Amino acid sequence: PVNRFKQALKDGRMQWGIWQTFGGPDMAELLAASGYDWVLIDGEHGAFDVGEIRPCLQAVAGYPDCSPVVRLCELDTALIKRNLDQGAQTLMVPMINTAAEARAAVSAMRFAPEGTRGFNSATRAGRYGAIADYGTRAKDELCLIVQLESRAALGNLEEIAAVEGVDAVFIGPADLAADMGYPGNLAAPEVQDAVEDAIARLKALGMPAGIFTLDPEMQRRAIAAGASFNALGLDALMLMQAAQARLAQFRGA
Ligand code: 3PY
Repeated sequence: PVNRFKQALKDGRMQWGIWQTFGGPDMAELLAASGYDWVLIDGEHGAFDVGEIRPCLQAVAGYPDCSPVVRLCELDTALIKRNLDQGAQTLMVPMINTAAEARAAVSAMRFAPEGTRGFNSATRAGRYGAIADYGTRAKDELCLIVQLESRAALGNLEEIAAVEGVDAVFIGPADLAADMGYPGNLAAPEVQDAVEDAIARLKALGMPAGIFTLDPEMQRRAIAAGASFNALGLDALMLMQAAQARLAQFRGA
């Protein structure tokens, strides 16, 4: 199947995203139905193993205007293989610091002779064998987003972005802030400047750039600098904030 998200990134069409960290396929469906362009199924900080990501992918598949993106726990070739086989087309790999790490991710997503992904087309990815030419089509349907979230990564940004097979770059401001000595403080001017600079450099390279931040100033500056796939919220936080606000309206009133 065509990867509409990959195409939208290529075309530079703004894609608004939302983070799923718990709740299984029901939460995935709810978020997909809410109008966002992509749902990030978070295998890094969320409580999802591969077998739990699969039904989330199936739930989002009912909403063709919304694309699932699976974030892995880390750069791990086994996790890449397993998630791709379950039908994840777009992977976000956190904590990429060097071009060599980016190349390892690309290799793990490609069948031989180009890469090292083990071949089996009778998976959900190959529609259980119904896609006869999955072996040759897979490369075009898959989309790799690498996450840069340290000073070292930003120092290597141009080299990482030049790796053939990297489709987009996502800045992780929370980890970057921690790496810069400001854990939990995305408002630090040095962090804000570093994020804006990274996005502007990616834009200059023609590389789609994205970000997840709840900091309104950072989000505004990222958009102005050219970020084109931005996540705006996270399930647990949204639910907590709504629950607390509702209670506050009545308790003690
Ligand atoms: C980060 O901010 O570090 C993330 O990984 C998500 O945005």
